[in-house]
Amino acid sequence: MSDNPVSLSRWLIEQQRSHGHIPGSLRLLIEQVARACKRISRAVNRGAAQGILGSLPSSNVQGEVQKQLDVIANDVLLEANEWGGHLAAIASEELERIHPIPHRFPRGEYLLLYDPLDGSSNIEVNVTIGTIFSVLHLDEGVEEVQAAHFLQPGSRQVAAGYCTYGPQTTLVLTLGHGVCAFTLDADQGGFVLAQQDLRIPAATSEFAINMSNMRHWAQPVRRYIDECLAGREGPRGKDFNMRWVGSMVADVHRVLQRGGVFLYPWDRREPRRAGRLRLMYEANPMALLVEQAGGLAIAGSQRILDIQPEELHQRAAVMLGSRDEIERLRQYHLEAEAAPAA
Ligand code: AHM
Ligand code: MG
Repeated sequence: MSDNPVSLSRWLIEQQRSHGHIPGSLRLLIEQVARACKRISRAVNRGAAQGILGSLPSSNVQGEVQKQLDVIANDVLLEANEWGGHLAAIASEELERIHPIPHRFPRGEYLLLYDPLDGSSNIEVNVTIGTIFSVLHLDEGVEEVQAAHFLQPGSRQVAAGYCTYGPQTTLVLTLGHGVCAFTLDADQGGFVLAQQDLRIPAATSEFAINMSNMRHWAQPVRRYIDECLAGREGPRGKDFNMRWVGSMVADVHRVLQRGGVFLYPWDRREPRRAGRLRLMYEANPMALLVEQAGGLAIAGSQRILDIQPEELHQRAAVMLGSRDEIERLRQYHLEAEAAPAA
């Protein structure tokens, strides 16, 4: 790290000045989100010491067990973002309904969505977890914000990012003009620029998928993974390696750093559900980051960013990462769709 690192604030101001990429209110919103992530990072670090590990008797809107840190992270993000004057409403994976900005605060033009603590099953085992966020613009002329105003395709996100709480606390951000990474530097007391213009290599030989679900997958995913597993002797003619952290933030971070693919596909266990992950809080922001870094993100034959959401908490199949591999997977889905039904 240089002696004179570029802080997140300075980087954002320079983006605003030199490229006119971001309006002032969006810049301040991102700073607010980063400040909340810093507080969550501290809570995660002190977890056991503060006695805030473990589950709560409650479950969230998804019917999943809530961890104490899920609730703390959600409250920190809500509290940090509602008074700033940049937002019209907030939606969280942990909240059933949207949270319009209370009338006592000024109302802004943006909508913020987040998964406050992704990978929460990894909290107790001290493995990397994180916050994922997405920013949309509220359509002009809206008096009262409703959930329907959030239902915009991912291609309309004006910003997206995540923060990993692991050996380092890293904020990865896109404003739609490439992807940058910032590290939380205790000496500086804030995030400093660590990597500019992240690029995902087009070719890879590494995949991430929960293999225990193999028997439930659809044929195109099964075909892709079978071919990877066949290695050098198989149709791909090379050996593949597998990694699976079990926190999407950590698995996608690895893909952004060194390539690879991350797959959480549709499976037969709940055929009416598109997948395990949520479109608005997980799939869309990660898809924007990956595509801004030169990769691809699909739900099958369709690009994730093109999906028209129908409800706030809807699920999506997620397949993202190195372009050549995801293009191949998309091809396998197209071929399966074109094949006559058995
Ligand atoms: P969460 O947001 O409730 O933590 O759930 C999402 C997580 C992802 O981070 C991860 O990829 C996936 O769930 C793992 O789920 P499973 O262990 O069921 O395969
Ligand atoms: Mg999650």
